[in-house]
Amino acid sequence: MTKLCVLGLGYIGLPTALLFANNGIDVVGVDINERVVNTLKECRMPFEEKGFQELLDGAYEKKSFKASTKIEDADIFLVAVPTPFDAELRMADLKYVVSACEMIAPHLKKDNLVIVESTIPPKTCEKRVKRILEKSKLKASQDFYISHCPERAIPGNTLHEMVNNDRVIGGLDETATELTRDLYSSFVKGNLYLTTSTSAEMIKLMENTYRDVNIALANELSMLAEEYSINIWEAIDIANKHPRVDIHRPGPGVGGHCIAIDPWFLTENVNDSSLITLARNINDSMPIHVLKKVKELVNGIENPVITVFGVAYKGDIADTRATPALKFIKLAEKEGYTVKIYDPFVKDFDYPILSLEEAVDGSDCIVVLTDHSEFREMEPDILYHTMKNPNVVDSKNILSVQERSNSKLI
Ligand code: SAJ
Repeated sequence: MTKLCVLGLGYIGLPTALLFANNGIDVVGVDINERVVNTLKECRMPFEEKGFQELLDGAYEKKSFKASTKIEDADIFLVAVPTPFDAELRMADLKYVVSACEMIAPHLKKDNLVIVESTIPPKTCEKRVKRILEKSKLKASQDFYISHCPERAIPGNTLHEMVNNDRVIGGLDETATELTRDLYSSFVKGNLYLTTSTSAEMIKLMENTYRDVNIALANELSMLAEEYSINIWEAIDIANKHPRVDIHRPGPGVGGHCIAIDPWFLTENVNDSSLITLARNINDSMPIHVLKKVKELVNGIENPVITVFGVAYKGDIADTRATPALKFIKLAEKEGYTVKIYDPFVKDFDYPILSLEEAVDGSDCIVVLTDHSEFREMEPDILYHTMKNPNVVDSKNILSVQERSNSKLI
């Protein structure tokens, strides 16, 4: 049985490890975080999403998975650690990828394969990863193999997408590519597209950059629509009836650990990237724009109390990583507003999360920042009867109650 050692048991590494463990691979999942490892040893998931717990139960039943804080010898090593964004330098911080590779090097044996799933800037496998692993005295593409197989699953629907999405696989050489394809064939039902490692690195970043630039366009169009007193949501829906138009949705900015940072990984090595940089700046400035809408509505109200609906970075999940809500809340506080927060999914946040009743009671303005489905169903009377002033800024166009209030779309 092939033995796989997965380094990094986060949102991507853990479900990936468990999918392999459920599909004929003997897996050791390694994480430096003892709490994560201990939780897994108790047969519990450190975070939840549809199907995760069943996958863990299945892996334990098959006796094909164990969690550990220590790396072990294996046939294949898979790196799925985070690549944080160094905001000051505007580039990828590769410290976790580097330390994972340094951990692997002493365990590397002839014919081993090392796969990097973490999102990395172009040429990272070819230059950085190779150099660190060759400290083992083995030669890449001769004694052992390196490839990049970027994850593409969307948080909230991770398992379905991990199994069904197409994958991109890029080896430093053909053997690396083929070995990686054979491994992922164990559970991936989508197509496996084979290319080089640098191309795979670039493809992953291109996908998220495409989305970021398109969201920036939607955001800019929404600001132009205001000038012309046009309902941007209706305008986008109609424009998208054109067979070659797919305008994205405007909003309070771009959150999450991927789309808001990956474009910087693409541009870190080049001078000439004005469009991508501009798009990032537009999206980062959207909380300021939402605040401007709030200011217009609460103008003249003394000590306004505003209620934020949704601090998750997107709808129907509990994830608040890089949420634009945080910048909005800080800006609103700076403005002197009292901010109350309601989010039906999020439990841990930098600010207290209140019940719906507490959050709305005495409020001068509801500001929707996340498109949780629950907001769509909200009854106008429940929302408005305890508010002091029934103002709404709906940056996600999700409340069905706007017409009853003094409301603004984004
Ligand atoms: N957003 C908008 N308007 C839109 C679409 C999204 O404002 O039209 C905002 C969302 O509200 C959210 C942010 O963008 O704040 C990102 O959300 P998302 O759903 O677009 O993407 P992520 O970050 O959850 O996941 C993305 C996915 N990439 C693509 O769709 C190209 C996913 O497939 C990747 O695996 C993931 O990044 C990743 O890990 O890189």
